[in-house]
Amino acid sequence: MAEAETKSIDNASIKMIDKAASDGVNTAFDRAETKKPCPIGVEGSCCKHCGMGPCRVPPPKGRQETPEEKQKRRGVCGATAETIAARNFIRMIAGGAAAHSDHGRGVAEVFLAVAKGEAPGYEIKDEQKLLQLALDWGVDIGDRSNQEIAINIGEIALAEFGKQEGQVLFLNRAPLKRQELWRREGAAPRGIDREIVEIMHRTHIGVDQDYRNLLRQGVRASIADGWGGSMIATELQDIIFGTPAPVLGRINLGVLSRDEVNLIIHGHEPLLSEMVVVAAQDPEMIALAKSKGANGINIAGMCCTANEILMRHGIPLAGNFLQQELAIVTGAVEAMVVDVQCIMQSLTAVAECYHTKIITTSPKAKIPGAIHIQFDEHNAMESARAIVKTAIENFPNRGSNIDIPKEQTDLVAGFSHETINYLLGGIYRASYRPLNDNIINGRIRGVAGVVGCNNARVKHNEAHTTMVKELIKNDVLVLQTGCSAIASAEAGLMTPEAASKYAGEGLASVCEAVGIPPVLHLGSCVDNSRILIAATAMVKEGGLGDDISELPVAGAAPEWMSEKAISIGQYFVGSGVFTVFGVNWPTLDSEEVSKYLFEDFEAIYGGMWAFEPDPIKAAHLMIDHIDKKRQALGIDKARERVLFDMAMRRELEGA
Ligand code: SF4
Ligand code: MSK
Repeated sequence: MAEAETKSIDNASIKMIDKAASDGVNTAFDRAETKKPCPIGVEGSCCKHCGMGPCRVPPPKGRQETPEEKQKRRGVCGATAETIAARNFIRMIAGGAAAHSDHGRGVAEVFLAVAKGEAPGYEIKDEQKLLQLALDWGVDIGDRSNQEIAINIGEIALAEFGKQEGQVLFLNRAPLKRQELWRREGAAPRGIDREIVEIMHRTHIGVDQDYRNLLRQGVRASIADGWGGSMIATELQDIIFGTPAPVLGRINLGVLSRDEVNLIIHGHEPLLSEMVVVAAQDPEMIALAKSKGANGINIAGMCCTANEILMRHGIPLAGNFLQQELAIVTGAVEAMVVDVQCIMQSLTAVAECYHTKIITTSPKAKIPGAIHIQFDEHNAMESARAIVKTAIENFPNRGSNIDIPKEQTDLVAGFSHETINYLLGGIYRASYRPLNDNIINGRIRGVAGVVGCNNARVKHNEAHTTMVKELIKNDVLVLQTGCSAIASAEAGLMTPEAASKYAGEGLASVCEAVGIPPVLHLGSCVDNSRILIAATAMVKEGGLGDDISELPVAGAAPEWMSEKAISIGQYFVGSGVFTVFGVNWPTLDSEEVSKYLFEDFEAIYGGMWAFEPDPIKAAHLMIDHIDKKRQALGIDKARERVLFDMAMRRELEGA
């Protein structure tokens, strides 16, 4: 069994890893010990794209390969290690882009049903955002009703997925220079599904055999994700569920309640979870819970669904990816309802050791051993009530083997692009001007997007929190999403007080003047599109160059594991952002492919990948890149002159 302290930096998780061991429950932490990664597959040199393989083509380790050996190092079909590494890499992008974009498609379908009045319980909550989107997409507003406008928008959004020609509409939100670059490089996606399908075609045996050409298609599909599927998901969710605004929340396993029915909502899509939140507040449901001996109903989130309902409702968040099994190990969870993505199949096996019911809801994602209550947007409240009822009725089955860790931390979440704009500039002059000015004058050195998963191959949450602390100590403002945001929140980095405790003097002075944490929670995995919009807003505000690649910004996913993270990283890079990943890197066995991604990409896209598993070293790669960009902009000297005298503090406070 896992030695708990070596597996996580989080005390609540350490306690539950120990409890799992004494309860005889097998978790991902144990399986990571017994199931070591395949050394050939992990570095990208195994191909199983046809029935003549799998073919393994790793280079010799510990000595220089001769040209003759390299010439012969091929699959049965003749594919080189470069082709195999590039094919594997872009198939990961296809998987990630498909997951985000199918989420976006699901949202678009519900959005259209809402607009047509066919989805009772949902409504248009952010009219301003609806009208803004209508303007962006050239939808006639005139004196048409919101419903008519929304029907047009829903139809256009759905058509984006199957579009065959032209380019994805949201590309026109990017800086003009970036749009031109994408067109010039053949990296402007035509339609979202088309680019994903084309990856599957090109990576079939005997099609595209040039790693550079394969990787270009990878960039195109990833941009279809970030500036297409993910952005559609975020925008339409904001319109029907409300655009997030700062909200106080609580986080970690300690949010589970000893005397209430605990229902955990886990997965990615907020379509059902929004309804579950409403159903759990129904007096009839609360009365039913009381009749079963509970004091009420406690809803808590897990992974990205958690981020969605935290951002909009302040619903407590129980944990991130590697805490999903541990929540059940508390013995206090009546039901865990899941939809799609990042849901461990082992949940049902863990649940068998306690009383927890696992409820699947998507026809796309069923798990043997789970109860299936299918979500139907035309009757969403009925599904939500059935789920809440299942949890309540399970409360009397709770055993005596219960241990809820006391750990829970406060955080402020809800930093949408609109909120950042408003917080920085104020109601009457909402703008990114103060952010740009504070970057130019050097109080803020730059901005980093730190995102992505947990990975059972490395200590839970350690790389996220170490990297983020190092960045803010060096005056880099950090924007976060996904499980990375959850890690920082659990470590107490998402409160305004964290600025004086952890941030450098320049960043702290700005955060204290504005009243924001030094680490901002922007939402779930699809909400990485908010980071693209924020970066574009910085360019458009002026003074920091003409393109995202000129900004003093960087990206990272220090504990990545999912294909979605690779797609996100690739669209950061393809949008001009230097991006560093930790844990392992899936093309290391091909020197050429790795060099192309780590070095040559910069000359093409202005952004490039890096791999560095040490989070402090990775943070300094990001800081060095930020300083390089400051120098190119001619603002490096300003930072050297920053002295925080009283006059500057007064000026900041009056800003
Ligand atoms: Fe081997 Fe080529 Fe088939 Fe891949 S496609 S498994 S390299 S023969
Ligand atoms: S949930 S994709 S583990 S961030 Fe979005 Fe977390 Fe990564 Fe899943």
